[in-house]
Amino acid sequence: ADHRRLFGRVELRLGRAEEAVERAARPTDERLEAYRRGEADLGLESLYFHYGRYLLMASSRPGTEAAHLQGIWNPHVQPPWNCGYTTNINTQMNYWHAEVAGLADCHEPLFELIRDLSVTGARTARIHYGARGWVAHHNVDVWRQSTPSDGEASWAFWPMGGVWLSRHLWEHYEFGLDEQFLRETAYPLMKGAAEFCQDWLVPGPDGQLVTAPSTSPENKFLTPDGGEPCSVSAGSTMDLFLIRELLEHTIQAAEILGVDEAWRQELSHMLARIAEPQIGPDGRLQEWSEPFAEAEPGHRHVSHLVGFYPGNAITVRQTPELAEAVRRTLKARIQNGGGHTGWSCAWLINLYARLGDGETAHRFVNTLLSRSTYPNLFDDHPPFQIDGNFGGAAGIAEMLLQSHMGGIDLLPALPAAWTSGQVSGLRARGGFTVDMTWENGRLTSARITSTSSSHCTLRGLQGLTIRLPDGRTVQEGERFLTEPGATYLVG
Ligand code: FUC
Repeated sequence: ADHRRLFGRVELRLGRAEEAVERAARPTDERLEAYRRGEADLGLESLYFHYGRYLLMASSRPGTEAAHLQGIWNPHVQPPWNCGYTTNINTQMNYWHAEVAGLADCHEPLFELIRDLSVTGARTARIHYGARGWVAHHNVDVWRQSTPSDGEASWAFWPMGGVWLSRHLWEHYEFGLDEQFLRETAYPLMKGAAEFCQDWLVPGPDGQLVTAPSTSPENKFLTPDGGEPCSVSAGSTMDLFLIRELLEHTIQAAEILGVDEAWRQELSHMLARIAEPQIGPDGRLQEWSEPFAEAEPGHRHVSHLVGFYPGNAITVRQTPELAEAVRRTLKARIQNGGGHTGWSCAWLINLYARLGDGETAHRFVNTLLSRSTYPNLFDDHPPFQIDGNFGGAAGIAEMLLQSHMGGIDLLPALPAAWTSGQVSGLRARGGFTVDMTWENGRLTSARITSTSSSHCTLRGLQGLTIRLPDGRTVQEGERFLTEPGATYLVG
């Protein structure tokens, strides 16, 4: 009953029902082998999504530790990367599907971890940086290590862990609109992370605010003079995106809560001075503040694309030029071997879904399953690392539903292979739950259920219209007010 309460919230069927039933009769490892040999199996792809939900339900519940690198399935005494929380992509990816895939309660352990880090991280901010607020670096553990780990600057020096983790607090609010959570949990933690940023940002040569020293997690460029691999510069693009978003979200939260008016103004003035991410001479989004030559053009992290997914500073609709730079960046990374770890491939699914490129997103679903998945469907980094399962589930959801561009986009990246299907229970920002059916690649029906009195704008209706409870119809892109508990039918 406990399991079904969570698992039953979302249904997903890709392809025809009878085919899914017939395939489900075969052992999973044999299905995976056949899939690897090129046999289509839409049921296996939807099973992978369900598995990603199942694994989070089993490894991250209110009162438990957050899901670490192996979820809870670490078989080693000395596990890879210490079975820790690596906060420069892995821990965040573990929770990318929590809100959209109806498991917001499974997000709770991450909020507890963030709350603990705001304590240990306040000491680190003070001792290491003489800064207010709290800070965390890229390796966190059950004792809430918040200091830099040992080793090279390229991974050890990364004071953005708390900034990126704080994004999850805001996402939880955006999906569920729980103002008490915002007031009591999210805002105080976001405020502390923002205060650290206020003290960490410094004026660069042109007076714009940057972070210094700064790295783009684990990646290196070649020094302009000697062509030496180097990781430390000023104002990496990821830093700028993460800090901008945190300050924007913190300002919005303070406005909603009606607090800290003067401090809000301070943040706004600071925000206006933060350096902007650059498009390089080759049309790609620069990973660093300068168009440095890359030491590893196919690096597994695509940290500078964090503003495109999971962030929304760049979107195909609102900033098409930057979105084109994202597309070019991805093309070059992949051509040079990028996406080669499980989690790195999963990130690509989400990024291509955001580009509206369902075919390429589906290609990487296929790659994740056929190249980076063990017979028991655990993700293969290598070795086993669970974030690919979670990032892959998030990517499949992102191909079906998006809500990061100020409205709800239905089937924004539906691949030709997913000709027909049905999904129910996915969630959209603004407190909405979305059910959809589609046939021959076209939406055939949708039900949008509102849990609050928020406005809704729907896109991707493919000529269908929305019927309001009072009988009026609303068109694609037209904003309408919703009532808590009301359902809006598209047909
Ligand atoms: C980061 C990644 C590695 C691995 C580790 C747990 O360092 O770059 O690929 O996933 O975290």
